[in-house]
Amino acid sequence: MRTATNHQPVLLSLDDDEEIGKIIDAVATKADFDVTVTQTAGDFYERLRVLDPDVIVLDLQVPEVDGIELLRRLAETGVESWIVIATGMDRRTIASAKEYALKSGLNVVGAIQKPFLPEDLSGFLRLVESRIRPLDTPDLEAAIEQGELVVHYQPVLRRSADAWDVDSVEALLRWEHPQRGMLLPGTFLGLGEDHGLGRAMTDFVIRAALERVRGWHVVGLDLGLRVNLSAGLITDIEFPDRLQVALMEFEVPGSALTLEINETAMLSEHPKTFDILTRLRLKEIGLAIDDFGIGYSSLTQLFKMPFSEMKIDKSLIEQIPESEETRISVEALIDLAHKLGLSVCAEGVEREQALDFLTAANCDSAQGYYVSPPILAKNVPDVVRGWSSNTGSRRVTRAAPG
Ligand code: G
Ligand code: MN
Repeated sequence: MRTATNHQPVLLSLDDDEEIGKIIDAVATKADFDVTVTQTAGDFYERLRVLDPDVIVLDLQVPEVDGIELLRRLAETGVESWIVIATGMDRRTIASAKEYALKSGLNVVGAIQKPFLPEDLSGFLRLVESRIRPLDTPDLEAAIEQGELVVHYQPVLRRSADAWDVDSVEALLRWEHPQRGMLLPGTFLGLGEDHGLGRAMTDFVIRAALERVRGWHVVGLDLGLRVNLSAGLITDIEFPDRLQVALMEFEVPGSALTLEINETAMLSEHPKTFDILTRLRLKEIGLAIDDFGIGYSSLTQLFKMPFSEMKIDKSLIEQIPESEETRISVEALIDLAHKLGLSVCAEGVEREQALDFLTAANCDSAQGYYVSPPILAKNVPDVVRGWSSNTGSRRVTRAAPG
């Protein structure tokens, strides 16, 4: 199987339809592939030998050759290229051709039915690209420099006596990669943290988000801010002071900020950790234990460390409408947190039913697609206003069952 190349990836396509060839050429060129398009099997085989392509986009219906014969020949030649089957046959025939190709040992990435949308092909090309050339640290450094990192904001509700209102936003980092599209932190955060870039990325998010929040405060939109921090970064003894300087610079009070700490199982019990966390709390900054309820958080940390909020993981909240066991667990977690003096935020609220349940269970904050997905900063004010002007279904008194 083909991996790590440093050259521009090479793509060879075979399709007897000239128009389709043009589309493939345009899509793949935009995705930064070096593209060669062929229309006959003879031409294709010839180019194949010379080019040794990283990707082959293959039509299985070209005049005078049988598609399966084509695949067999590629397998017999020991072709290692990633293969995307793009053909006009019906879905079941495509599926069985794909199965045949995989069984013959070809590296099939996927199959698409013609006519296809450019996005279908570019999706597969991104997949191929991530396999042949994984992102590395210099890519990330360049991205930071070139301003490809952007912060999106997801509104979070807080419950008052009679309504759920948006009272804060969670800052979520995204990488707008020019060829690979929008990348989520999971695909690149590790790169940064292993190479000391974690701190640069965290500082970037904090400063960008504080500036936004200040802007909203100035126009009367009084939103709190939540920023994610990986436990591995709580080793930097100067962090609380750097944060204080940033809060002062952007004139945002510490009480408006909550740091959501994830993978807390990694938090060391070194005195330095307690020193950092306690100093943050003294500045009235909130500390949430993020993704609580899945493998990376532990019960004892809830009371050993100075957390002020438990954030229940979305994998639990998503199941509220279907699973009685989940409802029992979530209720018990909320109860536990309250008894320990923590507030509770539920993430992953996708349906009204879940919000109703959380209202009845006395949950303090809620976040999820039901309210809003993460959005661009410029859209935040409209979404906040839209939510509060449409209070009908959000009134706690109406939403609470019984
Ligand atoms: O726990 P963490 O901070 O990683 O969670 C934030 C992530 O969860 C974001 O990437 C966001 O896109 C995603 N997310 C937010 N709301 C929902 C939701 O309602 N359902 C699902 N599945 N994901 C969500
Ligand atoms: Mn979070």
